[in-house]
Amino acid sequence: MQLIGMLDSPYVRRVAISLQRLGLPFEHRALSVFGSYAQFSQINPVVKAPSLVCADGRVLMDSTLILDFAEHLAGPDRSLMPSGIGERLQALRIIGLALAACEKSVQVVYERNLRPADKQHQPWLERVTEQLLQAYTALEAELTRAPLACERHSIDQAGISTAVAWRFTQAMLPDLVPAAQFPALQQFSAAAEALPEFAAAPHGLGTYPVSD
Ligand SMILES: N[C@@H](CCC(=O)N[C@@H](CS)C(=O)NCC(=O)O)C(=O)O
Repeated sequence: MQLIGMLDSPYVRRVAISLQRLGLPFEHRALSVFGSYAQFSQINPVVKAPSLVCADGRVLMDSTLILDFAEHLAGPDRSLMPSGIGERLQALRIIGLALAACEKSVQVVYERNLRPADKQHQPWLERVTEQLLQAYTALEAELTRAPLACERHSIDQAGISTAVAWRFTQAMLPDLVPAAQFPALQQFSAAAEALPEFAAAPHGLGTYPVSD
């Protein structure tokens, strides 16, 4: 399998870390949806990161759909999702908040970096920023109420998605989401980033090592 996309994308990164936790080997190609558009479009003409080139050549996109496939490939014993209904409901709530935080962060980054300054729409930025802060406020409350597992063999999809979202936002938008106001997230992130699977796929421009 090939994972296509840069590790400065939280979506690519959650897949790279999850594939490791699921025990699924993959080759990572760090192609940019912007800088390598033509090369990327030869693999997936829709140019969405992450894209996953499967063993039979079919290409999946969207991190959640890729992870759905990966979960089934790995089998229930390795699943990163709890099977009990109550725990699963809670995991889905956390993942939803983390993905909303990723989406709102990416929207701000695109507005700031892709639009000319005179075309930026302040009311839109304010709306998205408020949504971003609400997502992290809710996540902080959830983590304070019930800490997420953060050991190498216990961190699950809720933990991975939360840690990846937080690292991305802190790297890109520390001015909008002050770390000091979210101590539980900050502490959880520090512990998660120290795990080998996170260290092997750090946020940024690098490439995950070839695995066998
Ligand atoms: N919901 C998608 C979001 C993926 C996404 O928006 N990725 C960005 C990179 S961070 C992308 O492909 N941007 C290029 C574009 O949308 O044209 C997922 O979970 O994979």
